[in-house]
Amino acid sequence: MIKISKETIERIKENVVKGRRNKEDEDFEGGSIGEPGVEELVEEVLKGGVKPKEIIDYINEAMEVVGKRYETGEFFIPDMMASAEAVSAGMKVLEPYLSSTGESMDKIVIATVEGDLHDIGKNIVALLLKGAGFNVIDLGTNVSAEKIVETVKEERAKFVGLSALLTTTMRRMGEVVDKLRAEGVAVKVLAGGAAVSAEYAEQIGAIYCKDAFEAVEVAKGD
Ligand code: B12
Repeated sequence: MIKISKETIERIKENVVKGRRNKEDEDFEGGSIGEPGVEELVEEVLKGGVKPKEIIDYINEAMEVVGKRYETGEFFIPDMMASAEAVSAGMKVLEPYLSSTGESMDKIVIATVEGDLHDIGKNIVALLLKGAGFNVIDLGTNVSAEKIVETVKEERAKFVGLSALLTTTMRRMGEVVDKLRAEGVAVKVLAGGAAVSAEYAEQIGAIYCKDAFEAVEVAKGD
């Protein structure tokens, strides 16, 4: 096994912030073409035996930095987009390391609620749940309450996972839960995303999960 230094893992974070998917990408200052990007670094650390969880934690930290820079006006939308693309590229490398070997377990429908286009967190949750053997039906982003409820009914899902990153779209989760209850659908609702708090989840009758690992624990523990 190759020895992986802390610096190599730190470089994943740095490259996510810079939005460098791979060695062909440039960064803000220039001169980085040919240097490993997120894809190559994730590959390297995985081969070196670093656990996917640790890599995902670094990616989360990197996106926190991106969010702060956007808040302070240092970053703009294209910068957030570039970082998001770099994360997606890294997650593709990570996917085979998370894939399931066991038989398919319960069904879970997952979606980012209407009005919200953020999908990195949701995709990580979907990936880890698949890896844990769940049958995940991913409806994507900007999904209406109607579509979510219909799919849960059609698929007879045991769980539904809702993601919201904006304070303005968080309340859509409440609408989904109300609609499910109004139609008598007995499904457990997992809620997550940066905008969501444990209090809000409790208030609408959902189970709050702070991250993808907790989502797997909750679903498995059921
Ligand atoms: C990347 C990003 C974007 C990208 C998204 C690309 C994509 N494909 O996702 C783009 C550029 C499109 C974008 C757009 C916008 N964004 Co934005 N974005 C971000 C940023 C920087 C990172 C989000 C992210 O990917 N985090 C990393 C992932 C891994 O974390 P996560 O999503 O929280 O997921 C983890 C947990 O929450 C949990 N989880 C997540 N979902 C689920 C679901 C379930 C079922 C469960 C159980 C758990 C769970 O598990 C995940 C993994 O562990 C955040 C900053 C931040 N701190 O969140 C801002 C942020 C969310 N964006 C923000 C804003 C304002 C916007 C825009 C309105 C900007 C604009 N003026 O247009 C638009 C809105 C577009 C829309 N309609 O959705 C604000 C939101 C403020 C607020 N409180 O409402 C933030 C917080 C930035 C900021 N600090 O101001 N954004």
